[in-house]
Amino acid sequence: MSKLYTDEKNVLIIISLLKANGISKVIVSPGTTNVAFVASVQQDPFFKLYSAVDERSAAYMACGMAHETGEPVVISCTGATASRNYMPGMTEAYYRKLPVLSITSTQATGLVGHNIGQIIDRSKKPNDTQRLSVTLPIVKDEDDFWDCEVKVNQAILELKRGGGGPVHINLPTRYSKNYDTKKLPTCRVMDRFTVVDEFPEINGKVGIFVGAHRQFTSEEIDAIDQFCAANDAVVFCDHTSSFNGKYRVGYALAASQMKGDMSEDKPDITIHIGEVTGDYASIPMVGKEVWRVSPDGELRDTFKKLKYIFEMDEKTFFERYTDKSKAPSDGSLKRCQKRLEEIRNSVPNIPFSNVWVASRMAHLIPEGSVIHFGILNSLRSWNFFDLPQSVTSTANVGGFGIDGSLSSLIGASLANQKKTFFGVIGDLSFFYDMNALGNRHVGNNLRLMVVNNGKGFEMRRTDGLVGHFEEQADDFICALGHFGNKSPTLVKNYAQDLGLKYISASSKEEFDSVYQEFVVKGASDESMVFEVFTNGDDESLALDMIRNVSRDSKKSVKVAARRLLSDKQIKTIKKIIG
Ligand SMILES: Cc1ncc(C[n+]2csc(CCOP(=O)(O)OP(=O)(O)O)c2C)c(N)n1
Repeated sequence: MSKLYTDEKNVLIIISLLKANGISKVIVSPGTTNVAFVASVQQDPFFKLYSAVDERSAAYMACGMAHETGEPVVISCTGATASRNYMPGMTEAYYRKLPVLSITSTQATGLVGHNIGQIIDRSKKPNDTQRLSVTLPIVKDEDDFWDCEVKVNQAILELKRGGGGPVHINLPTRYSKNYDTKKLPTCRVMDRFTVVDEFPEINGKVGIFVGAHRQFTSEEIDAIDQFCAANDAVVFCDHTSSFNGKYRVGYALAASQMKGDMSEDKPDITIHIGEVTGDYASIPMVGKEVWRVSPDGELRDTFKKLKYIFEMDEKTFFERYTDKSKAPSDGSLKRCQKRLEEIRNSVPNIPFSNVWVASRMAHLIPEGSVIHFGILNSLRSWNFFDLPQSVTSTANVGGFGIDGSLSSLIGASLANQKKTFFGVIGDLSFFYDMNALGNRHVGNNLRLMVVNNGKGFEMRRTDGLVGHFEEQADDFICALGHFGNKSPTLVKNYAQDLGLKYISASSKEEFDSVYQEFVVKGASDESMVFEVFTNGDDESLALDMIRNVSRDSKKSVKVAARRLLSDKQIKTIKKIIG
């Protein structure tokens, strides 16, 4: 029976993407670990194969062929010392920017170091033999497929990036003997554009998603607003996005609704700028395909939908896609704003919690000040509500540590003594980093809110990954009861001994009687700590209630409550909503 393609998926992905990119020339050296690849390409008439026993010679032949044709050339070899012999030719290719793609096959890389025949360690290669080296997984599930697909795209695109050069793929095999695959998988083909390239057309509804971003310049904001006006787009933002242009939409409240259908607001194409996002809720608002814009030009497939990467600054990109002759349009903006307003107007009376505090205070943060949020609950709670336009905000979502929120806030406050710097962090974040408050440089422009629920609520929330443990999560997963177990005096004494003003609240009434002092505009004589004592059950309930706002909020909350809450919590919810 004639042999078709192998059933080894990593090989099928390579072949599918080589074909999609028009790469057909392959120089093959003999061996066993590369059989799945070689046997598959030799039966596909798209490929033009050449044989070379000596791998050193194969790599140099590829140099000659690539130079002559200007096209990428693939070389394939097996284990033992075969791949070592690619080094001289790959070095030649590196210094002459020749697009040679070496695919070195191997048994599973976990076998390295166990004295198993022909297994060598290729994890490190001389820098000047490749622009990029990737090791593909053996594809066993969807996650491996995605990983493999992205890595092969990276490798192929790197062949021509920055003037081009050689690239290495390490390809593990499981020695499958099945060659019955008739059809190659359809793989996502990614492409990279630089300023000199012709850009693809935008076909469909477009929107922008901003991850954590440095502060925008006014020219950048203007370019984005004009792009939105010309393309009827909105900018999905959170409090780490730093974008405060006209088309900003803080969408977390709508996106978090467990029952809402937000598909009308969802674009087909999402332009992705910025870095890691802390707004997990809005991720489902990313459209069918993602075009990322970043000067680093890297394939960052945050949403697993990446199609294009534009290696350039954002202003250049948005200006290129702004047809100024088009009548400005803000239909999408108005629709999103209306939806948010409807939800906001239906928010029920939620219990005393971080979310409640945010609902009371977000709009009161004084104009022109700065606010930082702790990971993760504080950021999420405050993302439900808009800040005044001139307030800038951020959080440590680069690494998502609870270890430095206070230090980062203090660092920022030192950089500009004339502004007021607010912080909202949980008790674990505070106690972790509390020594920073004693730093002798701390001035009088700091207003720190510590929401003390006595534990790491993040791991206890009922809609989270570990909430199902309920009370069993408290002791070790949520670290309940440390640091004085919500002591009414510990933070107070520490703050006061450092010469800071201290206020606190344990209920809505107490909060209402003291909070004005915290948000008073302008300089104070001293920095301030505002400790807000909440409890975990109320935090949970507040979050569940805010995620179940709808026209028929009573019904939604009851349905969600049945699914998510304990009997005790359901009793409390009934008391609140009647
Ligand atoms: C250095 C570090 N350790 C552990 C974590 C995991 N983690 C994420 S959120 C969280 C709980 C934070 O508790 P807290 O600051 O009290 O805020 P809350 O969730 O209670 O509002 C933890 C431990 C982390 N992000 N960083």
